[in-house]
Amino acid sequence: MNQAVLILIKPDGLKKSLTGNILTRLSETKLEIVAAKMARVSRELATEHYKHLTDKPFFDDLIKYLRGELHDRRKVMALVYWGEDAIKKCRDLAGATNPEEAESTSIRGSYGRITTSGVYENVIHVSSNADEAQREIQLWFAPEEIIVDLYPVKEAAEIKRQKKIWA
Ligand code: DAT
Ligand code: MG
Repeated sequence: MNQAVLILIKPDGLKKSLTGNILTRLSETKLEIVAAKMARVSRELATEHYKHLTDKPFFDDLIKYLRGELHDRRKVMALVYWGEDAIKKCRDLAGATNPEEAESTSIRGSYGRITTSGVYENVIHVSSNADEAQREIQLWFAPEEIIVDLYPVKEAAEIKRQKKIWA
């Protein structure tokens, strides 16, 4: 079954210059990249992304981590991969949530760490199921940023606003 999955290369992955390595590992899946961008992560976006973890003791650190406050890299790389069994293939390559428990050849096993203050710096986010993937992709991307039609859309009038164009 064809599926879409949201991948984030987190600020530690960017700071450690792992973008190329991670994309190379993900290319083993033969999945198609249908969206990609660098994104600044507002507090609202980070909180909404991790809303299932709001009551965890590590939540505040997790938000700081995703926003790049721990790595002086205020951005993430966001991608949507699409194809057969995309979620399982990407989660298998990513490895376990806890980088110390992740298989050593997985992305998190190779590059992740737990900090002394207990933050799981696991370099990559991968959606955990199809419902979460849809929620997350719709949170991070607008329909026109994705080159295939993944989910239903509707027409909406754009309120006239100032925008930057090339000078
Ligand atoms: P995953 O990212 O594998 O889907 P998750 O959704 O359960 O895992 O958790 C989201 C992130 O929260 C995870 O990538 C790292 C952090 N996290 C999860 N459990 C943690 C814990 N026990 N201590 C510290 N950070 C944790
Ligand atoms: Mg998750």
